[in-house]
Amino acid sequence: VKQTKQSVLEEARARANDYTLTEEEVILQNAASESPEAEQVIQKAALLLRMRDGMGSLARILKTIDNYKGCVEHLETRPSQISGVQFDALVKVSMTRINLLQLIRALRQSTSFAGVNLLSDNISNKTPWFPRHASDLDNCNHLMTKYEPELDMNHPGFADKEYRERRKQIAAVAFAYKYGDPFPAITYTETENATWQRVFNTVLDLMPKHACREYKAAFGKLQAAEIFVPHRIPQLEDVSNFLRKHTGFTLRPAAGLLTARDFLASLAFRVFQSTQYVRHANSPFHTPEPDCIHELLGHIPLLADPSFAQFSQEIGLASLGASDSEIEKLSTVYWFTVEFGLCKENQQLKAYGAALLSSIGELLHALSDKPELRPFEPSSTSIQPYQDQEYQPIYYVAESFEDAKDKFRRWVSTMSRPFEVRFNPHTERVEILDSV
Ligand code: HBI
Ligand code: NLE
Ligand code: FE
Repeated sequence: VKQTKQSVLEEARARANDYTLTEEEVILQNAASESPEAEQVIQKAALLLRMRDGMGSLARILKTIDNYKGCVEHLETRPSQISGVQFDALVKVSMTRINLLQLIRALRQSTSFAGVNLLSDNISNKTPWFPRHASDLDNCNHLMTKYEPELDMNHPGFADKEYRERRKQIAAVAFAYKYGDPFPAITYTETENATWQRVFNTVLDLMPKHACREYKAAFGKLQAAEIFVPHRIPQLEDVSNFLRKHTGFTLRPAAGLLTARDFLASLAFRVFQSTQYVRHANSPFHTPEPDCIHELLGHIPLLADPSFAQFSQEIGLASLGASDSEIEKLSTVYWFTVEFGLCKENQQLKAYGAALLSSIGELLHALSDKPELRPFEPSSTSIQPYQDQEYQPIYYVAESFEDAKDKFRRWVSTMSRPFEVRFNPHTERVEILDSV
C-alpha cells in the first residue's frame, strides 16, 4: 500500500507523541528508530536557534552540544530580525542520531530560546543566512556600538549637543534608505564643508609623494569630473554614478560602523556602504570611526580602480555564509589591506589603505620609521590582533594589488565553506554552486 508523504508524517508524529516535530525531525526520528545500530550512526545537522538573551546563551548551547558528545563544525550568529529575539545562531554539528534528538529536546526545554529548529543540511535551499540579492542589503544595517558620540566620553562630540543631534538626523536618513530609493542628499553646513576642505588640502599636499599610483590616477578623474573640489563635500549620488561607470561599484548610505558581517556582505554585490556624517571639527586629521571624509578621500578613488574593486568584491564573496571566526579573519585581512595597506612601487613604499589616505596623522606615522612592517601573507595577517582606536603598530606591505589578490585567493580556497558563490551582475544576485 502506497502511503502519502502526509500520512507518513502524521504516523511518525503520533509515534513520537509530539506534534511540534518538523519534517526534518520526523525523518531523523524514523532513521534513528530503525535499529540500535541506526541510532548510533553519526549524523550531520544544522540547528537554528533563536536566542532571547545576549550572546551568553551561546556558551550554554556549546556546553549542551558537548554533553551529548556532539562536534561543532560551524557556528554563525547575527542580530535577529524577530522581536524578542536578540540573536539567531546557526550551528552545524555532527553527532549520533540518538544524541542529536536528545540535544534538540534539551535545548527546547530552555527558556533562553524562542525557537530551536533542525534544518536540513543542504544550506543552499534552507538557510537564508546571507543576502542573495542587492535588495537584501536592506537587512544588512546592524551597527556596532563603539566610539559613538553618545556613548564614548573620548569622542570629541560627546560634550557637543549640536553635533550629536546632527549625527542622529543623518543616521535616521540612512536607516530609512531602501534599495532603489534615490540617494538622500545632505545639505552640509559651513563647518562641515570647512572640515572637509582642511583634510582635502592636506591630502592634495601629501598624495603626490605618498599615495600609490592607482589612487592618484582615480583622484585626478574625480577632480576632472568636479566631484572632488576643495570647498564642498561630494554627494553620494554623484560619487555612486562615477563609480558605476568605472567598476560597477555603487554606494548605499550607512548609519555608522556596521558589523563586519553586514559590511563585508555588501562588497559581494559591489555595493559600498558609506556613512554621510562628518567627523567633529576638532579632530580633522584622525578619528577612529568611519565618516564621509574617510569614505570619500580614503575609499572612493581605489573603488574606481578595476583590479582593486575586484579584490574588494572577492573579500565580500568569501564572507557570505562564513562562520564567525572566518568573518573575524576576513575583516582582519580587510583591515590590513583595504584600510591600512602599504604597497611597493619602484622600490618605494606607498600607501593604498583608505584609513591612511583619509588620516594625515596616521599616513605620516605609517611611513615613518616607527611602526613595524611585514610582508602581506593572508594566513598570518588574518590572525594578527589590530588597533582600532590609535595608530597601528604594525603594517603589512603588498607587492602589488595583483599579488595581494593571488595570495588572498589561494588562502580563501583553504576555507571550509561547502559551496561556491558567484555574483551575477545582470540580476544583481549571488548564485550558489553546491560542491556536494
Ligand atoms: N562599517 N560603515 C562602515 N564602514 C567601514 O569601513 C566598516 C564598517 N564596519 C566594519 C569595518 N569597516 C571593518 O573594520 C571590517 O570589520 C570589515
Ligand atoms: N582613522 C581614519 C581617519 O581618521 O580617517 C578612519 C578609520 C575608519 C576605519
Ligand atoms: Fe573604511
